Amino acid sequence: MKLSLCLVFVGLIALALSKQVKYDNYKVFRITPQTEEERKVLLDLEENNPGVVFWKHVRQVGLPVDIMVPPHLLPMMEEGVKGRVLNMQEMVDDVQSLINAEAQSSLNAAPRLSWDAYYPVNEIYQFLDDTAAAHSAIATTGSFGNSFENRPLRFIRLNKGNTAKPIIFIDANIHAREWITNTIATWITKELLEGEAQGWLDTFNFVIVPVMNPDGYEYSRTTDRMWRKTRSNYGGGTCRGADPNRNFRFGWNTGGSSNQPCSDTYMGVSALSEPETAAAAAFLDTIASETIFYLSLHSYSQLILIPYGTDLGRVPDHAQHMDIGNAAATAIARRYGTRFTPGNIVELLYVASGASVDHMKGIYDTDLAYTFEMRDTGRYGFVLPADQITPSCLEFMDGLNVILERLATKYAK
Ligand code: 0X9
Ligand code: ZN
Repeated sequence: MKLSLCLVFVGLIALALSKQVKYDNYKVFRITPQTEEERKVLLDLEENNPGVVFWKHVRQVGLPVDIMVPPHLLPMMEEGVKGRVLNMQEMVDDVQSLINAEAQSSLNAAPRLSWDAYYPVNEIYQFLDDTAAAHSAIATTGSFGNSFENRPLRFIRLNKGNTAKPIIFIDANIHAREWITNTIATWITKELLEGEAQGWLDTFNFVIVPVMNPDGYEYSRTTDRMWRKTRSNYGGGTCRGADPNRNFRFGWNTGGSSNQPCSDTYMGVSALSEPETAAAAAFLDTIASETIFYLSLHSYSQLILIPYGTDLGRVPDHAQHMDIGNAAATAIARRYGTRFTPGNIVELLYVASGASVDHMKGIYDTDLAYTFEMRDTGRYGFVLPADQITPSCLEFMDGLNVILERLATKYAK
């Protein structure tokens, strides 16, 4: 009996391991198209080779595109692409070795949340509860709904003195594989309650959602490190999930999103089809009139993106966004020299409709709305080593402080 139990146990472990998507010998190439013709080669590659995964999508001529290529398609890259583009360099030699190193570092992690490892969603939620319990006069936690797989969608609200103040709203980990973003969200929470940033609680209230897409995040931890979307299956076919940042209502399905359920930028069957975005939109609706700054945390590329991501282009107060964005970038660079670039989404990246920031700016005219693309610029991409978490948080906080200074001048009573 004991032996058979043991065999079942070993079998379960083997099953769990075998379920994991492996990226052995997958490489990441950076191609910077020099001409419209080269750009077309990349667009064609994206359309006709479902096996290659674009970590960074095709943009304008002169801007880099990062492409993850499985080993069986390496000859195709060599023969079909390399000769047709001038500028192709290898960024990652073996994606799986980055994932292994990351997994190794989490084996040594402290049992409770710290900023030297990436943690499961339950541990992040535990941090919210512990923090709220330790600061019960200021902080409360709650959930604004449930995910497709029934995980709570949790937030922490910071309201000192229980008074109405302008709200700063922060969303993180809308995209599953962008792990660095939840660490920034929890760091901000800690700094506002226990660090040098405490003073901001006299001027602003904060609502922070560290994991907007908990199903996707857990799936990227347990099964496929490169997962981006939710885990729903409304499309009906074999492919799961929609891109939650293509699923918000404002400008939904107006470009830069796909109607194919297997695409990484699948818009979903309808606007707000995903329980995560529907719940977030309903929650935001209740506090949007008080929200003056909406911050959506993503990775990677070190950009400070200004709406709109649609053909509406620049927002009327683009100059204010550039001005504050530049001030934040300067502050961030001061610590370690990390360079962030501000600019309109379409100008710096691509058309992308249905994002949370566009929803806030477009429907509620939120004063300030940024998408921050965190570290790095492609050496590790989404698999940012855990020893970069604390430096990322420290430098980001420098930038956030400058943004809040600017807002305080405007909003302080
Ligand atoms: O494409 C996205 O959703 C974001 N980039 S990412 O590499 N993290 O996927 C940028 C979102 C920009 N915002 C708008 N589309 N409005
Ligand atoms: Zn993202």
